[in-house]
Amino acid sequence: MAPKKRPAAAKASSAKKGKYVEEDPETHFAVSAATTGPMADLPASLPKPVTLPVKSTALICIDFQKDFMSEGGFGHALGNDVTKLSEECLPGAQVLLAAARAKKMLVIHTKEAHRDDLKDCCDMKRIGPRCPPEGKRIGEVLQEGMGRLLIDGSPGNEIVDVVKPLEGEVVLCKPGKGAFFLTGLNQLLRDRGISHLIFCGVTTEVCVQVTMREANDRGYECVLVEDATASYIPKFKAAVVEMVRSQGGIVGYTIEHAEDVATALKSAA
Ligand code: C5J
Repeated sequence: MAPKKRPAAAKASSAKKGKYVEEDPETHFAVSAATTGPMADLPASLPKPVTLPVKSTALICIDFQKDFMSEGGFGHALGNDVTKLSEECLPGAQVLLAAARAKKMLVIHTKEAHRDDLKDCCDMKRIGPRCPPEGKRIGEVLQEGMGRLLIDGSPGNEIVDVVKPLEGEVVLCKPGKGAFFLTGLNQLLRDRGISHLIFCGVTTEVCVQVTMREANDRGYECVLVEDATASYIPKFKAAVVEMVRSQGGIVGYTIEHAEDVATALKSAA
């Protein structure tokens, strides 16, 4: 079948002429960092030490869902061994959550979650040639008790108990890998005066990395906490950690231990 033609209107005429498409790019950028209030120094971060202004720093917990961490979920449907993720990253994530909550910082939890009518799930993601076979696709049930794969409201789509959101914390459903796509996250962060983001979650090279890169383009300073993130494929996690902090920290900072972040937040003055 011949590929469908894109409607002519989809081509931005200004882009065709090589002009800037966005009139006010700065309306998308992170707000300036807080210059007052407690400051948390992370001497162990790479490629260099970073200071987190606590008032304008948020913790973002990416997709700690049964769909990625438990058997019978979407990660399992994709053919991954899901049994090792939890022990690798949940203890670190718990440490970060406790420290952020103690400092009354903004905590954001994301869930990769589609509407039950699947209107926010494109065909490419659900039934395209690289998708799992029938019975293992988004919206289908792989295992009793988990409900429909990657659908908001299904038991398997919930965040795992040990890092579950507290009342009042932001829980953001995202239909994409990046948390900025179709979610309003950028506006939320701007409204809440956030300039710095501490990252934990799964999987390192997919939703965590994509979201960090989206945040970096928007001007947020990002810190990835190594023992609070995990991948099904260890060499991919190692590569992301290297990539993030390479070239002078092209995507942001990394730090090995959640405990070091917690200590810095606790002693921030
Ligand atoms: C994936 C994610 N792996 N949370 N999602 O598709 O990383």
